[in-house]
Amino acid sequence: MSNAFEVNFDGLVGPTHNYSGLSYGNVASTGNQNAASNPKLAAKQGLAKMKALHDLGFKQGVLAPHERPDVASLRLLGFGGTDAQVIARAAKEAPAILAAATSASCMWTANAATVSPSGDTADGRVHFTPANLNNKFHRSIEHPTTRRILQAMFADESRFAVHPALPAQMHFGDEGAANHTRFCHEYDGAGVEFFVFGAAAFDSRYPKPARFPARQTLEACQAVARLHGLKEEGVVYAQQDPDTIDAGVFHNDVISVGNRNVLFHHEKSFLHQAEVLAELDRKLAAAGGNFIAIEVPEAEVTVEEAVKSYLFNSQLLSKPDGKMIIVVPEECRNIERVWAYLQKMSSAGGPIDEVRVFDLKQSMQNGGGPACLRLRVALSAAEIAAVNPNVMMSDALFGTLNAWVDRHYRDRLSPDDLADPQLLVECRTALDELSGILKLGSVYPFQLV
Ligand code: SUG
Repeated sequence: MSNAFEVNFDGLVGPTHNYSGLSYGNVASTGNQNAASNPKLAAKQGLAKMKALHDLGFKQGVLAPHERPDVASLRLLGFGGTDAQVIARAAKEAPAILAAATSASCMWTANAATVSPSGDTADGRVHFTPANLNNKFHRSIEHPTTRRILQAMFADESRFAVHPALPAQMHFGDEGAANHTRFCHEYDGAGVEFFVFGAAAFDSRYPKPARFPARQTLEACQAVARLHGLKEEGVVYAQQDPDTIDAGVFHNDVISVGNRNVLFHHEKSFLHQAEVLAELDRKLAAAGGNFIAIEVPEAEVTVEEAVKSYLFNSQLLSKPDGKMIIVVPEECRNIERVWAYLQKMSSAGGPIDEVRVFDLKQSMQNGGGPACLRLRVALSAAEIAAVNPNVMMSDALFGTLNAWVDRHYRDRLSPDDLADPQLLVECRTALDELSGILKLGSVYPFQLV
């Protein structure tokens, strides 16, 4: 066994978590528009997952939330005056834009960046490209802060490279690790990086979904692979089946999940699926790994059931005995056929032999399951030692963050509350304290008055 790990950095849910129906194509988001949210409970559900995985012996870190509402974005759109006046004008003239600027969507850190471990890159550093999240306004404003936070966590430039996001344009629409999986034998050895796109921007031969947007382009995947210095024999590109995007699979991590040498996926995940699996098998074998594909047939779990349950928005975590735990949301237990499938799979003698269930309902109602909430970074022991230690989960940090949530978060936010200028003051006060706890330096541009 090598001395390397996959570290999961979960997004700490921010104080403005709410349901604004901002993500056309994400059926949970649009379906729960205008429901009241509970930011305090959302943050605590997320922290409980982090702590439980930490207690099981997995390496777990935290990614900090962003300042919201994003007054700077509102000013760029012509709302002027004091911060309170900016919010009041936006609330009156363009409440939907205020809602977008107030979203806590950076909590879904699978969309924060694409990460290539040092075993795959030409210069032997761990590379990060923050995702431009160009398809939705509320998400497109995340990447500058995400980059500063990543730089504050992975500051050692001899080991880590944090690139700027790709050009913010639909041709290079990039959703980060939600559409990227890395297969390997050992986390610090050479691997195969699997990029999944929804459409090609410059090549009309590729099909497109008819109803919902394809958020990720082939050209964005290729640009990230170039920036990270990946070798052709260590990369596989696949197109997501456009019909599944139209059925609500807005990211690949809603229809497949991988870890080490295992891909757990639905029968209808990719176009030309047999060829894609064969290429993964061949390339992983060349990198010293034995590829195992667990394919769930439509006859056992439909795409619709996968979208409702988030079966594939799960985490696969390697245990010391080589077997894997699958971390699923409570919703999987509520759909009989999905739960039956999980029971069957985990007792069949395959690589996944344990199921753990978490209540993440606050996030799930916006279409964010266990896998959305985490950014995976495979690191050697020496690289882990170079990470800002204050962001790593511990019993003490768990206690500190829970108390911090108790001090600063509301337990109810309705659509009308987003017009309250006090929300910005509360968010800034909380983040000012948090950046001290996590020792993030000056990642937030605001000044407390
Ligand atoms: O981008 N939802 C997020 C969910 C992201 C899930 N991430 C992954 N699958 N990795 C999105 O659609 C909804 C916000 C609202 O409607 O208020 C939202 O942004």
